[in-house]
Amino acid sequence: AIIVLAVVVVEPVMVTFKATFIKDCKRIAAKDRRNSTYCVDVWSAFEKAYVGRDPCQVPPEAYDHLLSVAPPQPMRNRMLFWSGTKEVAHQVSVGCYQTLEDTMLGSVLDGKVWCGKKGRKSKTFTSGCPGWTECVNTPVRSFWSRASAEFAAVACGDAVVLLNGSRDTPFSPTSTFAKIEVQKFKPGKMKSLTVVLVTKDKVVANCENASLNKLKKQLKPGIKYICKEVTESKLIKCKKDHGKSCVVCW
Ligand code: ZNA
Repeated sequence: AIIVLAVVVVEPVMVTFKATFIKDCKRIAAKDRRNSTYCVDVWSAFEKAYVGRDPCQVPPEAYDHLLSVAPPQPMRNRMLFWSGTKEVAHQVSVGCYQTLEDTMLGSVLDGKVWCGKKGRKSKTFTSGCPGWTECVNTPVRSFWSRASAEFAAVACGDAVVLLNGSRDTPFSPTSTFAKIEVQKFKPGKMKSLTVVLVTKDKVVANCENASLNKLKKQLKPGIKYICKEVTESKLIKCKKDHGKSCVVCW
């Protein structure tokens, strides 16, 4: 009875995750004119990072090979980072800016949960995986760390980051943006970083915020720092009025 249950419960979940991954990959790969085995190769590089491993012991480096098979394709002057502003960032990016979630791997994996289990070769699980804070080196968290590092390292031209001005500390030292992305920005590739401080109903922080001063100081010489304050409603209205055209709304 246990074996029957395992086949019935585990198999469909695994097939669905893999099939969805490859289908979503193919939709994007078609636009990039990739060869026919590309998405199957990407899947194989992806699962090698975590299958058969303890789901609390998958470090970011486990995804090195995946990122070399499917590196992010940077769009000059169109790169958008975010921290504490996921929803508005993706409302604003549509048709113009490129977030990590607009890259092939980012879009395929955004919102997903996956892991392996120790000793279970070639199985992907989508339930019973450790939560974000249960351990540091989860397959999901490590993927986003590694992918963020790569995305930031290739960022070029004038880049933008949407930070949350309704928080005391818009540039949070514990965020992926602070811990990984800012460290990886390359002067010579990246010309400037514009902080767009987005506030909801409550304006808590402005461009003079102490955490933003720290951000400015952490940027390597050669990367210009700019800061703009804008309300979320103004940003969303501007986006609605101009659609997919790349009008600057800050
Ligand atoms: N798409 C993602 O799930 C994701 C993307 C997760 C982590 C990082 N990223 C990159 S880094 C993204 O493209 C941005 O450029 C950067 C944002 O990361 P951040 O600075 O750490 O910002 P954040 O808003 O604090 O967290 C980002 C996302 O991580 C959240 O939207 C959640 O999906 C996830 N997350 C963070 N902390 C927790 C969490 N999920 C569950 N529990 C948490 N404690």
